[in-house]
Amino acid sequence: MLDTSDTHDTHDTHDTRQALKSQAIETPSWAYGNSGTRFKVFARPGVPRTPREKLADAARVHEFTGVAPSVALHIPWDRVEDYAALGAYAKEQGVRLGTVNANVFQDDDYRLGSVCHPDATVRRKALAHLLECVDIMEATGSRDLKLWFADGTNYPGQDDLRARQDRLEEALAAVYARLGDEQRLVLEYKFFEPAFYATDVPDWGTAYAHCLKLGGRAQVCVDTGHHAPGTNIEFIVALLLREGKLGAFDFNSRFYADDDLMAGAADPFQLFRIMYEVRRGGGLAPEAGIAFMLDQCHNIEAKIPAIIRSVMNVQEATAKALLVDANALATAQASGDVLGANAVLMDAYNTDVRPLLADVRSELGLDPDPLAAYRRSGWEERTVAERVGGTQAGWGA
Ligand code: PSV
Ligand code: MN
Repeated sequence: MLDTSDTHDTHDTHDTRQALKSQAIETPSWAYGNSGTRFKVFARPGVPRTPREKLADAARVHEFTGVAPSVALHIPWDRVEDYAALGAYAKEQGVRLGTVNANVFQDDDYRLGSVCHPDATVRRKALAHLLECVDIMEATGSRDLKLWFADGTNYPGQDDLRARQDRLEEALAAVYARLGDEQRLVLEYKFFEPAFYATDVPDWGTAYAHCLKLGGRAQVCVDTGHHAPGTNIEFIVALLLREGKLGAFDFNSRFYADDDLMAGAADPFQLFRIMYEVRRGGGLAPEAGIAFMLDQCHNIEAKIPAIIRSVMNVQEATAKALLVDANALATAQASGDVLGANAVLMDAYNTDVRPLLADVRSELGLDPDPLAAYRRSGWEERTVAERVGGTQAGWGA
């Protein structure tokens, strides 16, 4: 059990500011490309055409927020000949390569699944891709391999639910065995889509059971958009942290299903509650090793400002979580003061933390208003003018 829980009072301004300054939010390469729904992918002028251009865009997010130093890759969308050179380019731009995301959901072979597919040939192909991703991690210096499986079934009886778990276990064990001592596997769950009847890793419990069997370097990834409506995600976060099995977040927000909207847009209060449990469980400490990532798509809005906005939303939720008066909360809880305890949380949530964050940015030598600074930089106009021709990055690209 991870014992880094934070019950002491950190609403003190110095600690809060330090925590906000050292926060790191990873942005996803795919969020810089075009995306859409199954009805339409809208192209946008200036969108990156190559992994390097995605990194250049991500570097602007870091330049103006100061807290987005790494970029998650998705293979094969970001496949290149020379990953060391890609890493060197990222460094020149002021960012670094982060989590490697595997992709075993886009080939025709995967119609009935990938590592859970009934045909061993397809399973072998999927496993080979996962192992290729571990090789890429060597070249990129990435710590984490993020696995999300679209595997599942659409109809009762279509396949043997239990046998599919056996196949999953076998593949995960093979990947785990290939990891280096400093590398981790983070297993992401999602309750439905694209499978509609049964998903092979549908929930935190399934992910947790597999990770527990694998060992300490297997951790659960909580994608905030991957839960049924009404799910108490902060409870899941508290529990996984308590068990030392919370490895990563994919932040985004949802109104209906896996909407992939900007983090903190649909329900900022939920994001605050999650970040409070992260703080309560010691998850903000670097030694907790939690990867705070965004996983979202920008279908109708400009991508870079939307990502900056998401980063700011996560910062605001974190600042509010840090402002919770832990001593007052503990006292109210211990005395059964239901309304008092709730008021302590709400006081923090209802605090306008924007002036605090503006100050923190100024102390870091940044513009207090990242969105205005980005707009003034002329990056958008420049990329629209320069990125002409070629194929824009987008789903499947
Ligand atoms: C699946 O919905 C997911 O959340 C996984 O993290 C994927 O890797 C990502 O979206 C991008 O498609
Ligand atoms: Mn995700």
